Order: sequence, then structure tokens, then C-alpha cells
Amino acid sequence: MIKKILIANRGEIAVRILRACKDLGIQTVAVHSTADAEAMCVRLADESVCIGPPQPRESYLNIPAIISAACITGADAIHPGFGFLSENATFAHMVEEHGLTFIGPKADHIAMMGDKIMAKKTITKLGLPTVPGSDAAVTSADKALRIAGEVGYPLLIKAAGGGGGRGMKVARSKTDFLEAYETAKREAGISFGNDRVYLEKYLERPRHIEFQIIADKYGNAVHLGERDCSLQRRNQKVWEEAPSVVLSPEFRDEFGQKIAKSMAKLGYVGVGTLEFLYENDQLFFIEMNTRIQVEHPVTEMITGVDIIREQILVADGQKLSVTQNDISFRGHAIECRINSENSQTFIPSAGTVSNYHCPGGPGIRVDSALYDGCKIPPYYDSLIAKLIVHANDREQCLARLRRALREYVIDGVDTLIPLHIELADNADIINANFDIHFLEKLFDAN
Ligand code: MV4
Repeated sequence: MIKKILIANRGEIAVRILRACKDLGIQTVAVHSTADAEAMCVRLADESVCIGPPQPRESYLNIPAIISAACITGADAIHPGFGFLSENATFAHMVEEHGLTFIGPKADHIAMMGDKIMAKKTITKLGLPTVPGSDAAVTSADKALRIAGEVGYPLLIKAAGGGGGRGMKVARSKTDFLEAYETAKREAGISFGNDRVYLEKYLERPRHIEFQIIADKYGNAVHLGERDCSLQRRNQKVWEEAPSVVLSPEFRDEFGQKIAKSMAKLGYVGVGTLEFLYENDQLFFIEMNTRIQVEHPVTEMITGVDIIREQILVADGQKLSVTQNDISFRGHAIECRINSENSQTFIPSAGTVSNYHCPGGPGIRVDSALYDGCKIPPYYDSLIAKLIVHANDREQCLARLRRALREYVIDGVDTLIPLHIELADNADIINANFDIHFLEKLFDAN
């Protein structure tokens, strides 16, 4: 039985994990850099350990410091949150080697899904639809050109070690293929230390739809429906919602169960997200995330399942507390990512929060580590709060969102609140008429 968890993260997700631990009666250890000594999770945790200087490499990515902190405090498990070490298979393996529980999937599954070629191969074998393309790494320019001819243009050259949009090159025709291929391969080698690349048909105007799953060690796996994460800018999601307006309940149930059965067959344990591109009424798998995600709360709001609680319980060898029949989808939820960035320029803004007022009332949830007078250091990701709104339908959800955004006060740093106010009033967003290029086009028009 897990009695004490070390939370190897910071900011709002550290607080979110800590809250799940408290609800379960599990003791908590916060770790922090010198820049985060006064952070909310340090204040709320039972114990805390300083693991190094501000630079992530020396603190939140410092494996020896984190594992030592767990051993010294007598923690039984480590929760990696998202980002940082959350999808590092070596870290997951080392945690287990030290007799600690890694709150995440098996190291082998992290490594498998971290290699985007292997991930696609695995998912194809399980019978799920993937984007048409090469079924393996392309190993020479000659072979690449031949496969490109078969797949057709435009196409994308993606890095096996990439993901999240990093290391992609578009080739619009045979003329620009070879140059794009060589560039992609060279850049992949430099960025990821792995120059294996693969080809995919380039979908021009897709939506980004992802399915949440949870699986236990006993072969039980459930899906919690999908999230529509199409509203993003430069591969950073800005706004996520559930359910997606483009999937029918029948399609969701059938497709979701197919995914859950596939994950059970794979022997996957823990929470996971399968990312798809949606175009012409079809979903095509692109990548799988083996961590808890930033946008998990929208799924929690419409299902009532505490995903982090389940994640901890299945890592501890317990059975899933829910079966597929227990899961239903109620109403609509939207999450706005509140980054400490200028709403027009997206330039990050560090500083001290001089005045803080959080919205509330029916259907409102705020996940953050903010408080009056807290510091926003310049060293880390700019996500400082998530406003999650739930209502009986999308229209009411948008009305509540407008109300909550106008109530929210965060003085002292720039935030994306003004951008979200604009989005919540935008006719195309109100009509759910958008794809992954919506925000870029909106900013070009301004
Ligand atoms: C694609 C694509 C179009 N066609 N693959 C970018 C993030 C990474 N997860 C995969 N990405 C894309 N892959 C094919 N075959 C377009 C994107 C893409 C994108 C995907 C999801 C959300 C936002 C995006 C923004 C730009 C490009």
C-alpha cells in the first residue's frame, strides 16, 4: 500500500496531485527548486525537500536528487506529473530499481510510445486507424521518394524521436521532397539524437481529438471519452473541451471501447491518451501520451471520475474502481489555459502576483498554485492556472465561461485572460467551427 508519495513536479499540477493524495489519506512530499521555496505545494505538503537551483536540469530533471529525496523521506512512490520526467522511461525504470513505485505505466510502454514509429506500428497491429504513410522508418532517400510517391502529396516527414509537433517537415510536391527529407533527418539527429524519420499523408484541416483511457494490472481498461484540443498555437494547446461536437454518442462508445480493449490487450497499465487527427468524419491515430495531461480536468468534469486518484490506485496494484458501464458523459466542459503571457504577443511575463481573485459559483473549477503575493519565476512553463467550466450543454458552458473570465483577477503579471474573453465571444468558436489552424488564422487577421 502506498502511504507516502513524492511529487516530482511544480505549479498547479503539483497541487492537483497533492489534493488527490490528501483525499486518499496519503502523505505527501513536495520537492522544489530554490526559486520555488515559497510555492503553494511546498506550503500544503506534509514535507518538502529542496532539490537544486532554478534551472530545470539541476532540479526538476535531476534524477539523483529526486530519488534521494524519496529515499530520505521514506516515500513509497513518485508521481512525475506532466512535462519534466513524466515520459522518461529511464527515470521510471530507476524509480522501480530503488524499490519505489513509479506512478505511471511500465517503462517499456513509455519507451514504446516515445518512439513514434514503434507507437504507430503497435497501434496499427491492434487494429486502430492511423494516418496513411510509411509503416516503418525510411532508411534511404531512394526508398523515401518511392514511398512518398505511393502515399501521395502533400506529405509530412516526422521524426521518430519527435512528437508534439517537434521535428516535422511538410513536402508539398516531389520537387521539395528530397530537401525536406534531408533537413528533417539532419534536424532530428541534432534535436533528438535519433535521425529515424517516417512519412505521413499531410492532413490539411484536421481537428485534434484525443481519447483518455485508464487501465489496471488485471486487464481492465476503460475509456473516458474524448477531448477536442484543436485550439492551439505553435503546438501549445490554449483551450480544450469535452465532448467534441463532431462525434456522436454511438461513435464515441464504439470507438472508445475499441481503444480500451486495445490497451488491455497491450497490457498497458495507468492513464494514457491516444491522439487522433479528425478529418472527413474519420479519426487517424498520430501519437500516444503515457502521462497525465494538462487538460485531464475537462474529462473529470463530464465523467465525475477523479483521474489522478485512479492513476494512483492502479499504480498501487488496485483494481479500477469503475467499469465501462459506470461511465457516462454529462454536459459540456471547457478548459482555458491561463498562461503568464501577453495576450497579444505571447511574450512570457514573470513577476509577483499583486492581487488575486479567483472566480467561483456553479460549474467553475480553478486548478492553480496561485495566491496573493506568490512569485512567478521566469525559469519554467508559463501555465499558471486552468479555468475549467462545466454546464449542461455547450451554450451554457460558454455563458458561464464568459462570466468566470470577467470575474478572474490576476494582477502583477500579463495573462491570457483577455485572449480567452475574445475567444469565448468569437462567432466561429461559439459555433464550434474550428480546426487546428484556427488561432494562427485569427492572429494573421488581426
Ligand atoms: C499532423 C498534421 C497533419 N497531418 N500529421 C502536430 C503535433 C503533433 N502531435 C502532430 N502534429 C500534426 N501532425 C499529419 N499527418 C498536423 C499536425 C499539427 C497539429 C496537430 C494537432 C494539434 C495541433 C497541430 C498544429 C499544427 C500541426
